[in-house]
Amino acid sequence: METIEGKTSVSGAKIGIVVSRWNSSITEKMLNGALKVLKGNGISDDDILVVRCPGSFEIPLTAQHILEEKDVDGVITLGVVIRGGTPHFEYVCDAVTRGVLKLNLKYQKPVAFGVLTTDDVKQAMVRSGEKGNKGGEAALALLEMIDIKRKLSNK
Ligand code: DLZ
Repeated sequence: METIEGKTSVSGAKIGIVVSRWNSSITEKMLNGALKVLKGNGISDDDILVVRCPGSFEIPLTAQHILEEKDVDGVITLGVVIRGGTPHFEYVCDAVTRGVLKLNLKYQKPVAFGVLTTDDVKQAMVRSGEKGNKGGEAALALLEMIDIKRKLSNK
């Protein structure tokens, strides 16, 4: 039996990060969480591209531009959609979730989903803090997926 598992120490990986400016006080904390994980796993500053976009709805297209135009192994998407402040919460959540899923399959590269969908700001603050930072968790998932792809294609 052969078993393949991804590790998060991926040498020389190039990473794109899309950060939504909507709820930026929270998305910037998620960005810090993601950068901490990437650097802690040996990814150098030179191999990280950060692109900010207006809101979560714009995340899939921004990630697609990165995948089309830049030599990256994967993309981390970071956004926050808060139910209380968003009348069309379901529409934005649905659009960004489906959009990110499609990119994973279209480009056959991992696009990690770090978009918080919360009931209120308090929940979002908790999920972007030092402990349990969802940006950091998305970064870990991305590195693992890059390693799985490398192992499956023997690179
Ligand atoms: C318009 C809007 C609203 C009401 N709420 C949010 C939100 O909670 N989180 C978020 O990331 N973006 C929000 N947006 C902005 C949309 O994502 C998008 O940027 C605009 O509709 C312009 O296309």
